[in-house]
Amino acid sequence: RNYLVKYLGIDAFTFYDGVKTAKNNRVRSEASSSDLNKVLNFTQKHYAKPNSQMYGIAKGKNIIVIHLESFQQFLINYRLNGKEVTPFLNSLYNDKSTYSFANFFNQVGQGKTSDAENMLETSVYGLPQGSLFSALGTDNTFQGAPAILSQTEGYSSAVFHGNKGSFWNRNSVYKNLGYQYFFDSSYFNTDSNNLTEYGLKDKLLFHDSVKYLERLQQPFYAKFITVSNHFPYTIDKKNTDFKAADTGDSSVDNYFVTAHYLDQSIKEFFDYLKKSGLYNNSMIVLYGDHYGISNSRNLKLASLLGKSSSTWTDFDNAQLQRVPFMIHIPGQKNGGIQQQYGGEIDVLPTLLHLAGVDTSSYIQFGTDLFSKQHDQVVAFRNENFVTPNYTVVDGNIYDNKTGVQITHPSTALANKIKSESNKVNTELSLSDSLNNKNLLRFYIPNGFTPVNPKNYNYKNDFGQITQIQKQLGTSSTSLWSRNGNKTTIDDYNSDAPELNTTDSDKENQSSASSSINASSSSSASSDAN
Ligand code: GP9
Ligand code: MN
Repeated sequence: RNYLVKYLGIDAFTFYDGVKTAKNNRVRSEASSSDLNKVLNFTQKHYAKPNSQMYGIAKGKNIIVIHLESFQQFLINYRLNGKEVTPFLNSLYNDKSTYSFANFFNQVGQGKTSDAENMLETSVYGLPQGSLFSALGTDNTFQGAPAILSQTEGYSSAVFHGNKGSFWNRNSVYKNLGYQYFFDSSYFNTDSNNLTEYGLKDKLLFHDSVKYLERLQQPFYAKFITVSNHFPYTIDKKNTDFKAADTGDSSVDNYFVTAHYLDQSIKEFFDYLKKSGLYNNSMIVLYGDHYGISNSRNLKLASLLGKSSSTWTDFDNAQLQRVPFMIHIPGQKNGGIQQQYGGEIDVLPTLLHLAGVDTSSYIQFGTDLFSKQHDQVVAFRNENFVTPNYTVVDGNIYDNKTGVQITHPSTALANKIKSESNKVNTELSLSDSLNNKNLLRFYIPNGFTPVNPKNYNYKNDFGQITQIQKQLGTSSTSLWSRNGNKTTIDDYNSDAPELNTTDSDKENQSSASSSINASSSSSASSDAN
């Protein structure tokens, strides 16, 4: 809501909110079991069986999800002035232990980051307007990744994000998703020196999270939401020596610089994972949430992609909605670049199957990317869509191979596109009905216990995780316990200058009591969003 107020202004927001509430109440009270049956019929018919070669290959491993803010696929393996922009992510992308997806698309609407998070963790679409997290996230019933993994495989769960917990209404929604812990900006040192416009700098987010991460019971499901690579892509001089592009549009030019910084921060984190030993016991998932360069700015970007702004089309805009999706499983040797088409909606069933969790009784709109029955029609929130051969924008069909519009399709092609388009529309409208009518409150998947948000309180996460450690004693599985009840922070090497400038209180920060103090006293991040 804060976010909408910022963008719409308070008057427009009050109106919008009032209309929404009235509409929600009416729609909800009219919800019936036949609405739910329509959704169930679709998702059950659409269900894709796991691939037996892949099912359970990451069973019992920690799952670390890294949200690459505004990161588009074209950055992968891209060279600017002969220099790799993201050398570390490129090395991961090309690694045989990584299942890297070359044709994976973001599917967000106006809810941007929050829509991506929602799709990834529930396999249900966002709303056609606004953010699902903000509009319905407090009241709706969710059957999300943290709850499923906790109930089926005993995972603990946490989110690390260096912005206020209220941004995108996360502090309510995460409880409904079953997240046990949410380390928002109140848990970090948010000296202004440590912040960019959208919160804690990425190198600091990863470094400063370790004192919490190492205390989580394993296996854990942990999500890191980065922010440094966020529009308008500003970065302190002391944080980079990477040379910007020179298209004349400063946000396009600096996009490469902040992406480079994000890449370095992930390398530092991976180095820590390896040194501390977490690495071998984890599956690390990385994804880009949505575009960083908007359609109107793509005209400036065109020349850097070897294209011309004068021949740029809707087809090019749609193709640029690719974002990275990489699943890195140390020890696997059969990874490599996957060509199947898919999107954010497909992540949850894919990951659950890798973790050895049966998804057949859940309501999920996506399908496992590794399944032989995986559906390769990728729906955008505005009903446009992409398939392996065609791209459809506002009813116009483009040939993916040539980028040329097919103005006179054969009857067979026209029929094929029509039926795909019907499927896209049906799927989106069923998802809307599920969300608007809060239908999941009427449905309990086999073996699932509905989440009670009251079970979670994010005020004293550090106290809670240390308490659990204490109670478990020698059976605690946290890294800290396994490390002889000692911190692993010394395994972390970062070149972030802020860590040296704040050295005086660095010692305090890594000790338990002062981080609690910092968390309860700090509202210092008020300028973060
Ligand atoms: C803020 C961050 C940004 O917490 O996740 O969200 P976005 O503006 O990208 O939707
Ligand atoms: Mn985002």
